[in-house]
Amino acid sequence: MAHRELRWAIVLPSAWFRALKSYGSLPDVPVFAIPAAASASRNLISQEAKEPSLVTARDATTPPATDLIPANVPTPWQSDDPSGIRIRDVRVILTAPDGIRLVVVKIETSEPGLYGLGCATFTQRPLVVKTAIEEYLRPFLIGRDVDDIEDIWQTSFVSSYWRSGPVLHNAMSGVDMALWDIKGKRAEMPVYQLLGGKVRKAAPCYAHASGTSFEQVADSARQLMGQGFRHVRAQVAIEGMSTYGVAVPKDGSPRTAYHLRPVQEPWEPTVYCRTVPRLFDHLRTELGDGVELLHDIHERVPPIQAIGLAKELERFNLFFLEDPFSPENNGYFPLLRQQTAIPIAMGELYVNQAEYVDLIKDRLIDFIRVHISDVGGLTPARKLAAFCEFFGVRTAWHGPGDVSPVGHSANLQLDLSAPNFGIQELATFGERTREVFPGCPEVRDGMLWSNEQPGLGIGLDEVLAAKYPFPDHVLNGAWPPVRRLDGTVITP
Ligand code: GCO
Ligand code: MG
Repeated sequence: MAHRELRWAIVLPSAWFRALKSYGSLPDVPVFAIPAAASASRNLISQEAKEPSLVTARDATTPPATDLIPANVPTPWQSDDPSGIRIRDVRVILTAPDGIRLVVVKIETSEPGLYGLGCATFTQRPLVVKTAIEEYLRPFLIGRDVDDIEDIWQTSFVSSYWRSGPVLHNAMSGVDMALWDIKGKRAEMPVYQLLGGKVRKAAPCYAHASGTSFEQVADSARQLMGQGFRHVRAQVAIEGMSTYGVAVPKDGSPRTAYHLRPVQEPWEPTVYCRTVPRLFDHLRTELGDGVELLHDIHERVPPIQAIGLAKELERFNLFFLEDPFSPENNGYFPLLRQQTAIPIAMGELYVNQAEYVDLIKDRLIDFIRVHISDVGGLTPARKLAAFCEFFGVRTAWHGPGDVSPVGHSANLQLDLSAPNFGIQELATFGERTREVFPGCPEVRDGMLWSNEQPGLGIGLDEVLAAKYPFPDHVLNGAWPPVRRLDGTVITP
């Protein structure tokens, strides 16, 4: 039918047009679809008055591509549901109750008294994380429905276009964990219930033994075993060198974390590589076989030396050997695997999936050491755990002192619910930290237990937190470089 012959026709807003079409109820007369704005005031106009492109009911079988969008599906992320609980504020709390710079996010909601806490601790760059949250995520998220955890994660991830990295991921983690906390509180369940429920009652942990001599390390290990730990990580100071993982400065100077001391001693990998096998020989002789031993190389040696060390340590039956390479040297893993069956733990420095996916799918590591806030929170971490499960890789979430109790609780939720749990690293919470964060997970018999409270189960006394500002430090908490004797900077 030529449209010139027409006097009248039905003109519908395009949404009505799609709806009628999908119910098969378009009349056999000419029908026009016009944009909603243009049709707001009237839906019947004369053909002479306006000539939109003509579509008959029969033509509607070949709609323009935009008509393929389903009509009338409510979008969960739009704020049109009056019953939804909204994000009212996103706040950042900085505190250092036991000297370690912690960053925690508090999401306040439209429901009085309902809030969530998340860990955003990037202890070397905490102030940058604070800015990322306050200046970028806060305005982006106020008004969003607290239920939309996945969509909030996905939209936050791409809102910077250039994505990923420890700053942006820690900022996102603070928000993400806080939203899981809120969801758990609303459901009146601990978060592990939302992840599928418990597959174990508590999470076995490894604790840190260290010292300036083999004897001291053995004593420190014995002490931990006496407290019920069946897994012990052992690190020994190398004379005259800035060694990773030795808690007490051997010169008796005040207890500043070794890596924050402005003047670092040098570091030579060969001395270390010769010392460590002797340490484990000593420990096996002293402690016997009834304890699982672990060690962290902390990416401190050239890759080929790490392979040599791994081979030498194989005979001491370690539970795992951690971070033999820096993430930049992931390409060495196939070579390491061909040389030794020592179990390998890797990944606390990973911030992007590209860094861990290949190692898992190619079965080049045995434990994933991911620092949950550095990959963006519980949302990506639970997917990572599930991905590892399919490849026989176990979890060993990073749990050092520079994870807040809120972050440790997030670790625990996954420990309790993941079938492929391996072990949990434990940094004991200092007394002041326990006061600032009421509800810290309990440590008993070498295991971490949930307090069974809804959500992540951790509180935050903000008044007390404010009494522990970040300590003064020449680099604001950044790590001074460690160098070889010839001046070469090493990975930390
Ligand atoms: C570990 C780690 C930590 C990191 C620290 C960096 O295995 O526990 O290596 O001790 O060095 O978290 O800030
Ligand atoms: Mg480590």
